[in-house]
Amino acid sequence: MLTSPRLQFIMEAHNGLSAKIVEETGFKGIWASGLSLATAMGVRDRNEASWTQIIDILEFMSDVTTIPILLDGDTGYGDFNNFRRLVKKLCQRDIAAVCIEDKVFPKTNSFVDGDQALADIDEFCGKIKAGKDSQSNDKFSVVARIEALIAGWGMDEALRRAEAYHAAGADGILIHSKRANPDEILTFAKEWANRAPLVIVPTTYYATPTERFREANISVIIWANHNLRAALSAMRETSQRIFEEETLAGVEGKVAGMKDVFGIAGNTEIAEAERKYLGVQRQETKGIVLAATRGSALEALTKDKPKCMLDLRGEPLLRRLVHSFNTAGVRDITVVCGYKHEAVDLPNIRKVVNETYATTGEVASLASALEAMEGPALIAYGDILFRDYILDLLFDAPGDIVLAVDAKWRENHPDGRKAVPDLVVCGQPYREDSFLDDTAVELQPVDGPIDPAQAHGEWTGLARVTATGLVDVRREVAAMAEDGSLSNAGLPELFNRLAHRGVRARIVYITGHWLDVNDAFDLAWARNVL
Ligand code: SPV
Ligand code: MG
Repeated sequence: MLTSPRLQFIMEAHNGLSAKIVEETGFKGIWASGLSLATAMGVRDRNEASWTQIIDILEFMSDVTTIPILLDGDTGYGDFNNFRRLVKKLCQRDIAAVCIEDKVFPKTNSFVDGDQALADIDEFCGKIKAGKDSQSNDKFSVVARIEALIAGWGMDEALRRAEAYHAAGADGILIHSKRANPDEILTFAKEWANRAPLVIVPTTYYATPTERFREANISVIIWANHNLRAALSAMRETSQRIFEEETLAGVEGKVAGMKDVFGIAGNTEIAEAERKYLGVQRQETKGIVLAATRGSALEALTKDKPKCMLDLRGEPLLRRLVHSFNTAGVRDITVVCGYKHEAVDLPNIRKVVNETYATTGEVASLASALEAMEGPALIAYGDILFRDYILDLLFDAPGDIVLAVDAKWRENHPDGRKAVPDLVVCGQPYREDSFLDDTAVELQPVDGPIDPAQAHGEWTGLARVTATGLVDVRREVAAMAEDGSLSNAGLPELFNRLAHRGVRARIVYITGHWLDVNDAFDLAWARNVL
């Protein structure tokens, strides 16, 4: 921008927020004003804030923007040695340039009456050289600011200094004036005749048409403090009004909306990043728990409540299940109730009632949950318990429909006592070393009941579906409603029909670490396990 043949403009910012605003407005560069930085910190523009405190703010400004930042580095915060260290730190933080003024540390703002003592020319030239020798980035620029006109030393002194600073290696000359007209700036520019890029700060001679600066071959104009001043007026006005009116009603609509606040802080990006880095959209995954049945084999224990509400060492089974879902990141959980649904009184669940629970099966219950649901979803029977890592396996596995299948199912059924398990036939049997192999194992379609000798495992009642998977499920459920098979069907039948249509569920093999509760033996076992 310094060497561009066209007049350039840079706009003041004093923190991450104002820097972002400058960039989003379309400015191609930022002036990190010493006056604004100090004022925003509530202190004077008099080197009251330490240089490292300034650098900390600059780091935020640099992190949240992509356009170059020119730091108002005051006098360099000390001698040549302090300035070397400043330049090193600025390069590390990706700051494009620094401007130093030929005054004495601690300096005071050029518009404040008081001591505007000028630095010795040779000493200042040494400082410029030291800075240039310390930059680790070839494109880093040092702008030398001349305060001779401010301090009342006159034009000749200003030009003499400009020449010396240019010779010392300055990449640009900032000539400052506190006059209400541009005369001395324009005279300087004429005399200077473009020996090096000229930078100006028309704060007091603001009424001058910009065209005159263009004609005078100025390189960069700094709009030096107007975001700070705008913020000051706006904050005062808002505070005053709320204070007087004792309500927010008068200011709402006049101040930026919360959406705007979240927007400029970049919340949209974080939502995308969460999707990308926090695993498979766990936050968006909804839970569906099928818990409509009584569990009649439990007899008197389920007289007043469904089996999902049976106590397992101080907590209902369903509460443990919901907790596992929550731990996996799934918070929006729909529980399909039926039998004694009023007894299902857990917080943080959405209840749906399958009124026909007594005469229908799992697919009918699932259908009542699907009505107002978009995927992705995690589906579970309401009478199971499992180790939390099994949900992680389901989330980590690719595929639009993923089923957790217990390969060691025979160990769950040692005496043939339990009800017929949900057996499945898969593309490949479980192997002890299958974790070394990422071959996709898929559910195979079958005709009729599965012979235990051919089964590869028992479906646990846990499934994950993506949004696409849910569309397939919904379509199949609709087809089952159409052909009359819906009311008595279990979920394995639904998955089998999908497999027949070519929508083959992905299988995640597990080996135990889960249980279901069908009768009093299961219940005793579950309580022992816990
Ligand atoms: C600043 O913005 O801090 C400046 C410009 O140095 S001025 O306040 O005009 O001196
Ligand atoms: Mg300043």
